[in-house]
Amino acid sequence: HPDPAATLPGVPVVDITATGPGRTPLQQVMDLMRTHGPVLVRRLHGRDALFVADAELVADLADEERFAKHIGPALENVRAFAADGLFTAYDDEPNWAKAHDILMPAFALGSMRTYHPVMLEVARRLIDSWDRAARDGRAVNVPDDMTRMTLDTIGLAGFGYDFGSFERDEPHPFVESMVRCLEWSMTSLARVPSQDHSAADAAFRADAGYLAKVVDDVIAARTGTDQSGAEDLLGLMLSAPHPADGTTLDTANIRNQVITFLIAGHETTSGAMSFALYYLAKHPAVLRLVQREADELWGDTAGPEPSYEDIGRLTYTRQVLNEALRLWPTAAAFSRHARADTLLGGRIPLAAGQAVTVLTPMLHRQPVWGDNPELFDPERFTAEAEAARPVHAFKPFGTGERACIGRQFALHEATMLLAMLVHRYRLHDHAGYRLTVKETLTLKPEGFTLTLTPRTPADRVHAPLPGGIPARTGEGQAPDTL
Ligand code: FDE
Repeated sequence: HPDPAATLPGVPVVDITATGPGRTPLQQVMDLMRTHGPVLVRRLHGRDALFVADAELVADLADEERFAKHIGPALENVRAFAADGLFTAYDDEPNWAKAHDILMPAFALGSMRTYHPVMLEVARRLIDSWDRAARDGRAVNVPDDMTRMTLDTIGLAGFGYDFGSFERDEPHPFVESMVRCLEWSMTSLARVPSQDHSAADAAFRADAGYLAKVVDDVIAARTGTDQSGAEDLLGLMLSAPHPADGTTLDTANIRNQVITFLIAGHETTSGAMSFALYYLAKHPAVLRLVQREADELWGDTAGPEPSYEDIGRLTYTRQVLNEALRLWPTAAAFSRHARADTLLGGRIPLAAGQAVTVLTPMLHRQPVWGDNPELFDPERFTAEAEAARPVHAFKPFGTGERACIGRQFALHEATMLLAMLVHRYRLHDHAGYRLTVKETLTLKPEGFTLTLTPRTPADRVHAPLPGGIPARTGEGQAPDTL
């Protein structure tokens, strides 16, 4: 591709070669945008990358006729272990459309009814473990426990495989390997061309090999049983024929999809719940409202039995989650490329194939969000406020046909768990936690711990919320609004 800097009038070029991108490259670009504005070229060792966060430019990039998902250098590295899985497939790779068509029904809002009991079962594992911590006066490590919960959930709901994460003191070795693979994908981007990286690459190959082995075990545990036609993700992949040509996914692709879902389905969701709990611990008035919403549904029952329908009624809890995803969208960037030569936003010339990366956390801090975008305020996500905002101002799940297929899955899981936790515990920010955002391609609040005490009936409020709690249908959330 041509050097974008040479062809992009008015776009600042910031050369970071002297410092490198460091361990927090996304937050570095956030800082660069605070200085240079929401459109810039970052130059590293002569390699240029165009980043945007301007709301109008992002809206333009959402035009599917002119732009498509781009597999940038970071995802290109993830392809080394997820290959043509949904997340990392090239837009024109036949297995993308095939797997997408086969798996879409499994992620429709209605399918959450199927996963609900499993999500509840895993939520109870987390609660058992937090009850023990509360009894012993021990702090819980929030991101670690959220990751246990989301890994067990996607494993069981997607593939009928139990990672048993709450029976382990350390994260499941699959998680450790996966995190190292993601870190390798990220740190490889910062490599100084002349240095020797063979040790890091060998360690990466060992980790990638281990991921593949675990996944082969997951698949083997299923095939040859009478469960191979089960209606979960793995069942669909093993048996569902493509609507158009009647063929099923091939074995290598199924392995890539399982790795993809295990990665995509748990790091991002656990980060989102961790940030939400962080903001709740820091905003007692908001916490009070979330607790009220849960209390209204579940009263004083210490061990409520949340129904599938209950989750749609937790509208304020959803607002809190959305607001956490606004400030820290855990999949913080996505890339697009021009299908043909075009002018981005009518002013920035792009050649066919040229890539643009949307930096979502900065999109979510643009002027359309008002004067104080750093302020945590779930009122930004009332139905009225959402309707008044341009549709493309909020993109935590990406855009268009390559937007997150797991969105309803993640939101159902996270909304239910948050409500159950605030219904059951008082959250104590015992360490006066100061936010440090760790990057492993995804984002999470590093070292965030809480102590807990069980809530008593006296802690619960019974007064109905103004206007009651209307059921949320999910219609306004159709993927085509992404
Ligand atoms: C996807 C996704 C996205 C897009 C990217 C690009 O464009 O590049 C985003 C942004 C996301 N995603 C985000 C998110 C967040 C959260 C929390 C989540 N996510 C979750 C989840 C879960 C699951 C299971 C998932 N997720 C999955 C997924 C997949 C498979 C994908 C791919 C799709 C296609 O087709 O391409 C995604 N995700 Fe997500």
